[in-house]
Amino acid sequence: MNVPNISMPELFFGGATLTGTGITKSLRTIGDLAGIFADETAWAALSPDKLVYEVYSHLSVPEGTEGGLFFGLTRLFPGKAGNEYFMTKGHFHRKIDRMEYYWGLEGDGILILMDENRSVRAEKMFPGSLHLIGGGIAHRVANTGNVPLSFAACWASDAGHNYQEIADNGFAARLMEINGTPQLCTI
Ligand code: PAN
Ligand code: ZN
Repeated sequence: MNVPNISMPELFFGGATLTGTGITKSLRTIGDLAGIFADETAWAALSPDKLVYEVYSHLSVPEGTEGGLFFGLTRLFPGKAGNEYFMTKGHFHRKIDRMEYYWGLEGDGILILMDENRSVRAEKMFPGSLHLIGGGIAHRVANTGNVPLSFAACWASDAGHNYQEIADNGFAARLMEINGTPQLCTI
């Protein structure tokens, strides 16, 4: 019996791109990242229009809906403000117990994870790396390479984002280039 119900997918996830129906794109420039980098003079010397990262998202249900999933692809460009690698703002989820998967697609970087007691650890990201971010864990990614770092993410549609905690208190450690290698520093 021939059931004529096979369609093309609405979304296309090829390597490090996400295209298709209902994709939204947001940009974060140097100007959007005030207060994020340790060396404010080095940050201020960069063009405020310089693109640091872009996020392509597929928000399949209204934000806050219980039971749904969101999918995102972040492309984080290489660069530094002083000795600190370009990185995402980082956040806890507003519903703090909500978990998330990240996985590396292209480039090299480091995922910085901080629990609610401000204890920090980090995991290397590279094409094929898979990271389960547990509940109650703030997460931020730094690009330690010379090419864009792209990673995909999948998280609960009721997770939300709490940027304020990180804006107010930062992470307890920063990823700095010291003698040519990335190191977590508590400055
Ligand atoms: C990701 C992040 C994305 C950008 O989709 O939102 O990588 O990082 P910031 O949101 O910290 O600027 C995610 O973790 N969603 O929950
Ligand atoms: Zn998240």
